[in-house]
Amino acid sequence: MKLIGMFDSPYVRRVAVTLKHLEVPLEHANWSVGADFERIREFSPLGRVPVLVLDDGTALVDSAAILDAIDDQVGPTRALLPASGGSRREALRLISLAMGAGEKARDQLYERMVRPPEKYHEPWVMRCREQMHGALGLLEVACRERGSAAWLVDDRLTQADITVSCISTFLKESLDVFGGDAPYAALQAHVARCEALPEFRATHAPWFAAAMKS
Ligand SMILES: N[C@@H](CCC(=O)N[C@@H](CS)C(=O)NCC(=O)O)C(=O)O
Repeated sequence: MKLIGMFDSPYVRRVAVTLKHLEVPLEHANWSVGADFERIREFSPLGRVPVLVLDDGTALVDSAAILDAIDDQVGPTRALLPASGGSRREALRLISLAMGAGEKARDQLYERMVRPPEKYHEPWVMRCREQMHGALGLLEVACRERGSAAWLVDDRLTQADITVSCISTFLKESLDVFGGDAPYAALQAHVARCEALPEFRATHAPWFAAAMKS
């Protein structure tokens, strides 16, 4: 299977970390939604990444649908989203908070990067920022309550750890959310622990933070 999209996208990255963690062989098409837009649209007219092209040529879009297909392929004992009950509910709660924070960050960045400067609308950016920090605050509580040696759900790494870490790293590198007066100490510690794992290190885009600061 082929994964299309660059690892600076937390949505692409959470799929890549998942595939590497599960040791599913991965062909990576490191294509940009800017420069490679038309090439991406040959596989998905939607023109968004990630796209996962299966061996039969089917192109899956949206990281949630892609992760569901991967979990289904590896089977219930290896699936990274807990199968049922409180663990599944808690994992989905944390994943949804992280994904929501990521979307609110993306809206802030697009306002700055995509819109003409005269159309930049500060009240919208501030609203998105407040919503993003609202979600991060709840993730901080979850990390604090679990303690520094624990995974976010159950006693193993799950999709909650992967998604929370990929999104948090993206927010740190693009919007400096761990700087200033919002340190999120427990969340930062959990993310650092995940980012030290080989599957995270292998998918980190080290140039991204520098590019965002320039
Ligand atoms: N909900 C989608 C979000 C994907 C997404 O927003 N991808 C961005 C890159 S971070 C993209 O492709 N942007 C280009 C565009 O939407 O035109 C997912 O989880 O896969």
